[in-house]
Amino acid sequence: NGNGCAHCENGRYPDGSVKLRNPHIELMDQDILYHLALGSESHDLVEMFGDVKFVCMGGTPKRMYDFAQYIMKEIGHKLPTGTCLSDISQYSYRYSMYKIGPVLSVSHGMGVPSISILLHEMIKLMYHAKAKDPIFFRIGTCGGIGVDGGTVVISEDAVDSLERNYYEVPILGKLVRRPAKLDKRIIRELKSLASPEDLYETVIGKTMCASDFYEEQGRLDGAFCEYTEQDKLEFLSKLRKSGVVNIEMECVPFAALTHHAGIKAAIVCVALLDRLKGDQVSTPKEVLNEYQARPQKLVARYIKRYLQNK
Ligand code: R2B
Ligand code: URA
Repeated sequence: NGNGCAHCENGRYPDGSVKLRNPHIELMDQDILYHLALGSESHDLVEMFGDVKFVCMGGTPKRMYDFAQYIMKEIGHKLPTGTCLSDISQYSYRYSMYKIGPVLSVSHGMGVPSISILLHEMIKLMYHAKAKDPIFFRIGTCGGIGVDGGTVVISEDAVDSLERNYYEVPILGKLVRRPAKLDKRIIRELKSLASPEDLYETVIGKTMCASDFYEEQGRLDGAFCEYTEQDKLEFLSKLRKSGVVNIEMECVPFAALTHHAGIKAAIVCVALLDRLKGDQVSTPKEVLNEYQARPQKLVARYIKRYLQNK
């Protein structure tokens, strides 16, 4: 199965729980998930998170709070009387996390290091909790290439800005490559859930991951710019020819680390603008807010269908 474990399927135990590819963790007295403000001894992680089926991540605490409220309504989940939705990771002052029945809604911050730290801790959290077959979603924003602002993009592949489809991490001073792979079946299922009544397009395409918002994404509006508009357009056109339809800042580690853990994952982003037409995000706030709800709607349809068929 490529994960070096004879007893588990796709890196998971036969019962679907996440197998950790780190022999040290089970030998430790306790595991502190520092950036989540949780620990395997200080909290009963099985009791708190054992029923989790979906881990939904997005950049900002506010968006993930909104998603938590929205999914609560969609799946008809009721909080115990007298309680309100609270941020489980409040005291980390790093990420925010909300739990709505089988759904976790977590913020990941911006960029590769931020999401990579969160993924290590979320994968360990799923392991400690003995959650069965959890699916990870990233619901985010991006810049489109040749697609209108407001278009929803489901990522079929994740590449970096050198068009390499793996996550390269220096470990003990040596570069290690981990393939960035997303679940093909979930991609198809998500696409099938786009409705002809949606007032926007939902497309499947390759996503480029940059470690910078400005120069690495070929913007002309950073603090520095040492290329011409024509150079920028050539760069974006070359990407587009190789199938890239959107640019964001987390897809490669998200795809690679979930795949390495044997966890199924998918990425749904809304394009805030078409980068062939501009660089500045100048769309009014209300319009942006409506755009940001679009990936949430698609993922909510997926979750609802899953829970109905259970
Ligand atoms: C999309 O939006 C953020 C940058 O504005 C970044 O986190 C991303 O991937
Ligand atoms: N996020 C990005 O990383 N790039 C964009 O152009 C928009 C959102």
